Amino acid sequence: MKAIIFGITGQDGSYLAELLLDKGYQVTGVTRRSSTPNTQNINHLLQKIKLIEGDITDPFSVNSIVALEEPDEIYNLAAQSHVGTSFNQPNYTWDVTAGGTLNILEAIRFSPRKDNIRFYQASSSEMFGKNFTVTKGRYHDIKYQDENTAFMPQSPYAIAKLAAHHLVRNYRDSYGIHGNCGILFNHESERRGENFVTRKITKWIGEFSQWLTSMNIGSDITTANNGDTIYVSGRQESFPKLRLGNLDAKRDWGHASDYVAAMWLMLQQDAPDDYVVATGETHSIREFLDAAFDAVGISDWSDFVVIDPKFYRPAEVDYLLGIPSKAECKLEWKRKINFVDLAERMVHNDVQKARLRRPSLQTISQCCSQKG
Ligand code: NDP
Ligand code: GDR
Repeated sequence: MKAIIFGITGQDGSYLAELLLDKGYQVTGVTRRSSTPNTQNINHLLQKIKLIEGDITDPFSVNSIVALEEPDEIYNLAAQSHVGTSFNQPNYTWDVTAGGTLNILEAIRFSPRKDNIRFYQASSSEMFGKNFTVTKGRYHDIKYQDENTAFMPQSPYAIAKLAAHHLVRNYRDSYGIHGNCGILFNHESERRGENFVTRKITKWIGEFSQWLTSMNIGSDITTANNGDTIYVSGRQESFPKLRLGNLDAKRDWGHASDYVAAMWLMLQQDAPDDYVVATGETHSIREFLDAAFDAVGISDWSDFVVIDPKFYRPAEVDYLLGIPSKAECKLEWKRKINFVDLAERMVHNDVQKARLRRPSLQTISQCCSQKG
């Protein structure tokens, strides 16, 4: 079997490539030209996969890759995937996230092998936006999203994803394309991009832990708080606090390695369909902070975090909790990694990375400049 992955350098692309290689696939990954290397997530796979330079916004590039590679399966994971960024770069987000999907669908539609190609589209829980379904529980109402919940997107990113989602449905109905949409809720990992909130938190904790270690201070420090900076009593050195936006939003967070398995399972079904992939649990950013700081023995993080309105979004998605019953029943999909394990894995990975980098005290504040 032969698969093309658009977006192979990203978090999900790297886990999916590993999964497909394990199953004996020939894997071709499409990468954009970049001035500096961006293959850190797939460096360990480079001997086993084929990389082709291409860009999803360029129909000629997409057509020629699909025609040359003759794939059995195509996974479209490519996107401008940062919701916050989409408010500042809406046009670009639209071109990549909606237009790019259209380019792949057109390449499949006009391929002589159209009926032999199965297609996966990375749809998103962001498409639900402000909306949820309410069921009356015995003691209180239960709010959730599933395949029947109406979409009400809240960002240029979510609107572009919804356009792509409908395009896949339309090409399925119009041309019989085996197009499948995975409506995936947030999934994170040790390979998560550094400006998504979970990784931003765990990377900061990794660098902070290394700073404490380099100064021979345990985690039971007493800090003198001075606005944006952490000072340790009686010492000269300081460390910048973690700057975050809205801590009250709730997300349904799973681990990416579990979620790529659902992508593959969708393409193994006779009939194409759309599936919610989620954990069925929701947690606030505050709860993620609790779990992440707990992993390095810090029970109260309030002195270390600053709220910076710069990270607020013009419109927020407040509440996501996905019910994956359809994926569990039809695909026999089940996630393995829970919320606390996810936070612990990410923190331990970032602590280890910071230890290996061992930055000098002077460079720590530079490497901690916080984007996102
Ligand atoms: P990442 O941001 O980590 O990866 C996105 C990938 O798309 C990167 O490989 C990037 O390449 C590539 N890409 C961006 N623009 C282009 C382009 N113009 N042409 C070709 N490739 C391009 O995202 P994730 O791995 O986290 O997510 C995978 C997909 O799933 C995305 O579409 C995302 O929107 C969607 N999604 C993600 C969820 C999550 O929680 N992670 C949940 C639901 C949906 P480069 O390395 O060059 O930037
Ligand atoms: P999200 O993920 O928008 O859900 O999209 P992100 O981690 O960016 O934000 C989650 C929540 O955290 C709040 N937040 C912050 N977010 C960022 N990035 N940086 C901060 O400093 C910060 N402080 C608070 C946000 O406001 C938000 O409420 C992710 C992406 O992977 C999408 O591609 C995917 O489609 C969805 O998940 C499902």
